[in-house]
This record gives sequence, structure tokens and C-alpha cells, in this order.
Amino acid sequence: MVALGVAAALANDEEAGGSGVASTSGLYRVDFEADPASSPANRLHTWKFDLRERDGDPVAGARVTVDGDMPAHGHGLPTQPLVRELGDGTYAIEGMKFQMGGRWFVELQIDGPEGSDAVRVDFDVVP
Ligand SMILES: [Cu+2]
Repeated sequence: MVALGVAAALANDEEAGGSGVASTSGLYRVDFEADPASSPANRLHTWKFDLRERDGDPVAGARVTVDGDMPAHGHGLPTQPLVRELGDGTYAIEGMKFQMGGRWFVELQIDGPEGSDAVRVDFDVVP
């Protein structure tokens, strides 16, 4: 029943249009405005996400750094994306670029009022 509950919660998130991911230690939750798997190949673009505490409160003033990698190819991102706080717990990641289609992961390192934690998303970029 627990597994079913988790599946139902994930399904609800997807229906709401969000792509919510809990951080590794559970301190934060990141809701990406657009599904990472919808990222374009070989084009500079911006990601936006909402950063929340475990209880759902928006997180202000977090310092977030971004790294990404294509494990099957042994290379990372061609850019060094920068995170900018937009307010109300919303942040933008500027300078995102995936130079080819295939399997990628992106990791956000979050330093905020609740402590340090990381969020990782694995997704396929369509060439
Ligand atoms: Cu590659």
C-alpha cells in the first residue's frame, strides 16, 4: 500500500504540470517549471524551478550551483550555468545547454536555511 501511495503522489504531481523532486536528504523539494526531458538539444535555454522546504514553504536566499553530465560519454555540460533568485522561492538557471541528445543528469547543490542538500534528475534529451 505504501508503494501505491507513492505512485499516486507522483501521478498527482505530473497531473499538476510539475516535475517535483525531493532532495537526497529530504530537506528540500524542487519543482521544475518544465519537465527536464523537454529540454532542447544544442540550444541555450533557461530552466525555472520552485524551491520549497519539506513543509511546502518557499525557500528564499538559497545558494544553488548546477552541474551536469552525460555518463555514457564521459563529458559534462558545455556551459557553466548560473542560478538567479527570482523571488517567492522561484529560481532561474541561465545558460543551460545540452550539446547532444541522449541520457543526461543534472545535479543542483543547494545551500539554504535548512542546510545543504542536493537534487539530481536523470532524463533523456531528444536529439
Ligand atoms: Cu555526449
